[in-house]
This record gives sequence, structure tokens and C-alpha cells, in this order.
Amino acid sequence: MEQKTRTLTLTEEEFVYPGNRACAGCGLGIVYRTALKALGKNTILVVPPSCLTVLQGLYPIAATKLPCVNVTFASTGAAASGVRAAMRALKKENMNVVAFAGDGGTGDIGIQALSGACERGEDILYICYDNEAYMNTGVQRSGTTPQGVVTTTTPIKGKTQLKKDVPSIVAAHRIPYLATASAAYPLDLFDKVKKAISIKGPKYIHVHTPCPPGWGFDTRYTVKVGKLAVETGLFDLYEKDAEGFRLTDASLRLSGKPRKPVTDYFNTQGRFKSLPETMVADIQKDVDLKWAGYC
Ligand SMILES: Cc1ncc(C[n+]2csc(CCOP(=O)(O)OP(=O)(O)O)c2C)c(N)n1
Ligand code: SF4
Ligand SMILES: [Mg+2]
Repeated sequence: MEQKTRTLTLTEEEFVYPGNRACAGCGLGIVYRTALKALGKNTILVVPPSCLTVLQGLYPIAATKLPCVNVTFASTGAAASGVRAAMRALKKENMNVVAFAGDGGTGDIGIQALSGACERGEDILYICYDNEAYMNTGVQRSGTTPQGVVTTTTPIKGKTQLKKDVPSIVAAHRIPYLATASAAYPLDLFDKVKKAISIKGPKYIHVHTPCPPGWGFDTRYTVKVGKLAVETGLFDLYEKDAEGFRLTDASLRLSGKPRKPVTDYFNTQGRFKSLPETMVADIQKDVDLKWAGYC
């Protein structure tokens, strides 16, 4: 696969004030700051309950410079559709309407409203930051928690079920733009958000987002852990649009090359402490099979 040249670069303007209520080392801080730079000031955010509502805070001491509608979990896709309709009525078509939600709020509780918005062809961007559990309420397992991970609501040997593939569910709606990204690759994320808002209709970006307290690693390793997820081939950076599917950034560079073993990723985090060896072997086999399909 051919690498597209990067022409964009991060802008200087900040839309997040210094100092917010996220934990030290929070991957969401990188995702949010980068995405807002790409979105710019003509943006309205729609945010359900999550660590992001805590990070943003509430007026008049909010950490964000952008207007935000805080909505209920199940309604994010519908609320964003309503905000888009309001912008149409006010003849403010140039506004970006952006739903920004966690993995639990997206892949479990908000999935039907997201599906409805995609099926109706609403002109919205939906960004899901995937920290792979319900973090804000104390690390409960979600549909997107990976197999084998220990949370406060899994058996002591870890989650038995597989991680739900939410980007594939959304892709089944055949929307004009869909991408995955990672907090560890902010330039790739920036490019994808820029591209998404240049396209009409529903757009979806799923962002892998390391969380030090929830995943059990030291706050200084957020980017290292995020990179290892990509370098081991467990989480892939890609985009899908009218031109088709392509790997991007580090995932594209990995194509046809040996990847790091998945244990390099698992060993960095306490949440994988109970992973049985047989499960590790099965996961490695699955990753190898998936990558054989890319080459
Ligand atoms: C209907 C409803 N159920 C439960 C809650 C409690 N709650 C608030 S935030 C949250 C966790 C959200 O998880 P996720 O969407 O993954 O975002 P994260 O906290 O991980 O950033 C929960 C369960 C709520 N606010 N509303
Ligand atoms: S619990 Fe995790 S996602 Fe939530 S603010 Fe803390 S580091 Fe960020
Ligand atoms: Mg979450």
C-alpha cells in the first residue's frame, strides 16, 4: 500500500485551557486537544457522560473554549442530529457538529442513536475515544474491553468475551468517511479529523486512548503504550472513504514487515496480569491472520 504524503501540520491555536480535571497522563487529553485543533472554532460539541465531561468541566470554569451540549448517554447521535438541524434552520451550515463520546457511550449505550444518524445520512462527525472500559465510574468492563482484561466487573481471570469491533459495525452503514486513530499518533488523528470535516454526511473516527489508572501503567508511558498497541498489530490505523480502505501512518509502515509480539504490549499493563498463555497464543494467531489479510 502506498503512503500518502502528509501536508498538514498541527496548528498553534489552542481550544483547551491549561489545567483540567483529567488524570495525569490521560490519553484523552491528547486526543481532545488534537481533535479540537483540527476542528477549529466553528464547532459545536455534543458530549454524553464520560471522562470527557469531567475533563471539560462546566461553565463558567469549563476547560474548553468551544460550545458544548451535554446530553444523555443513549441520545448522542440523535442530539447531534438535532443540533445539525438547528444549524440548518439558523443558516449556520458552516458549523461542524461533533459528537465526542467514550467507548461505553458509543459501542454499548449510544449505538442505536449512532446507527440511526448514520442511516439517515446526518452531516455530523462522531469521534469515539476508546479507553476500553467505563472509566469515569471506576473501570467497569464495556463491550470494547479486550478479552482477558481485568476490570472491577470482570471475573478475576479477566473478561471472557472478545472486544466488540465498533468501527466495523459503523462501516456496515457505508458512511462516506470512517477512520481509526490513536492518542499516540496525534498527526495522523489531526489529518483524519481535518479530512472528515471536509466531507458531507456522517463521519466516524474511533480513537484508541490509553488510560493510566484504568489500564495499570505509569502516567509517563501513555504514548509508549499507545504505540505498542499499533506496533504489535493489535490496533490498526486505517481509513475508509470513497477511494476504499487504506492503512495509515505506523500501520502502513508495518505492512509486510515483522511486528512486535503481542506480549510486548500486554506486559506493559496491570490489566492483563491474569491473561492465560493459551489466550495469548490465540490472540497472537488472530493478529497474524488479520495482518495476512492486509498484505
Ligand atoms: C444512563 C446512564 N447510566 C449510567 C451513567 C453513569 N456513568 C457516567 S459516565 C459513565 C462511564 C462512561 O464510559 P465511557 O462512555 O466508556 O466513557 P469513559 O468514562 O470511559 O470516558 C457511566 C456509566 C449515566 N450517567 N447515565
Ligand atoms: S480515568 Fe483514564 S480516561 Fe478517565 S480521566 Fe483518568 S486517565 Fe483519562
Ligand atoms: Mg470508556
